[in-house]
Amino acid sequence: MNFKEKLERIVPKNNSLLCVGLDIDKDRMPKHLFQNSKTPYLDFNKEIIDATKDIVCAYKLNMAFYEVLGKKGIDILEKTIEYIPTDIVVIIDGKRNDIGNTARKYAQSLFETFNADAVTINPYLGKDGIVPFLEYKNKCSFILCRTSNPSAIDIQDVKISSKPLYELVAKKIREWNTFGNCGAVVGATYPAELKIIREILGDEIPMLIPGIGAQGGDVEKTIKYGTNKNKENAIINSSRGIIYADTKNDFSKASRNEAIILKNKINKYR
Ligand code: OMP
Repeated sequence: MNFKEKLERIVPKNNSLLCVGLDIDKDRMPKHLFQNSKTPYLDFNKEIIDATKDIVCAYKLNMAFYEVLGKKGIDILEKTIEYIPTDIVVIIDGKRNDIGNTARKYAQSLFETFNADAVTINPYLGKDGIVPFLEYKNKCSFILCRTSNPSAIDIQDVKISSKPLYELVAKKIREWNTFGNCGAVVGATYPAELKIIREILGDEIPMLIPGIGAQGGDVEKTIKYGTNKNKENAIINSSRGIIYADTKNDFSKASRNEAIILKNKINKYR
């Protein structure tokens, strides 16, 4: 099933735009897992998935949290992806890109080796770095447009012909969307920019919107400005705010509760 069909089925099935970010971090994870299990990271992810799979539309795995563990991390990434129910969207967040020849290998790695439905990529190298990802027509490539961090302004607000760079990137995303498989990453922490970018993108291009929860993004404005006219086509990510809701034995119960609260809050504004 292609990315678009998968998203269009899972959103009504789970009545959810919520994406849970599986950003595994030993410093934040329950200590008992490391005392009692030989596979603490995988056990953690499996418990979180079991506790939230009826509440989410997607899971996002940020490569940094897996790569830092070396070859063991790659194994955990693969096994976690295998464990995610096939009707839920899998996003691998690596913010990759390079010259075309290398980008082709990144695209093959993320979409074929690791079987992602969607990825995050960087637009800085321009079209020939983007095209190898877009050749995977049944997948989705979320292109960084306006990131959620405070220093996003350093480069993304620089004016090009009197318009901020993120507007130019949004226009490029529209232009590059000839196969209908581009998306945009826009941080929930910048609602005014989110509104402008949704206006440029139109209704068809999906947005991946991180920055809710630990980074303090506003849910109401995110839904108002980030969704399309049907109040859909936005995937709202929270990682730490959900998966580290508690560190006790029943941590996954706390994650489930947080996920339900956030899902309901999102739906209240749809
Ligand atoms: P929390 O702040 O813990 O919810 O995590 C946010 C996740 O989204 C992390 O994996 C970030 O790397 C990622 N992210 C952002 O926080 N801001 C962005 O602008 C883009 C991303 C992303 O591409 O997912």
